[in-house]
Amino acid sequence: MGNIAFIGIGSNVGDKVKKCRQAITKISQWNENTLLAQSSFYKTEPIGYTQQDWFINCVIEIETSFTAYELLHVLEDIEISMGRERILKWGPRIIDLDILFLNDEIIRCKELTVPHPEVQNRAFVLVPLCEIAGDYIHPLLNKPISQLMADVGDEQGIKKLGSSPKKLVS
Ligand code: A4P
Ligand code: MG
Repeated sequence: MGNIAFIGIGSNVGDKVKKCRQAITKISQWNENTLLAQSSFYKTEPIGYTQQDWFINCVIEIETSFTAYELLHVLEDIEISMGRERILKWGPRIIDLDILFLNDEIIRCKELTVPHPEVQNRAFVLVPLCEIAGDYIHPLLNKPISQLMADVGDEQGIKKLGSSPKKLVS
């Protein structure tokens, strides 16, 4: 045990909330992972490639004994098991699992960039992240998530679905 990871979850094909819930269940099924917190689900407008359906996004916090690369491969296996196909960069996807942060590590390799390079530009990441980790300091930008969220403003369309944030382990 020991590593704290934040994972961004997104889906814009099929029953999107169900796909996000399934991914969270699959991540939690590994003995190496403990789910610590889960944000609300948000309905969000597509960013990047805009000719596609809206997304459901959420963020979870886990404690994990996996290394960064082990976690990346576990997430990729979950994406594949759920039917994810890579057709178009930033295009439609049944499920997308991104490592947003791992402790305050900085990793820049071909296969893996942590912190995720787009975190500070995306309300669909910052708003759910702020629910569960508003005080977390971005290790490269040295600003709290709450500040990055304020900086990005409210122009990107995002809307919270029913439930409120859950702190699962205190
Ligand atoms: N990779 C590098 N760093 C990471 C990381 N921190 N976490 C590599 C996960 N993967 C990482 O990813 C391609 C490769 O990135 C992986 O093989 C891994 O080795 P991918 O998910 O297969 O490709 P992609 O998703 O098409 O590209 P990318 O750059 O990952 O896109 P994003 O950043 O995931 O953005 N709009 C809304 N509203 N909501 C969304 O969720 N998502 C995207 C995709 C675009 N627009 C969106 C949303
Ligand atoms: Mg991705």
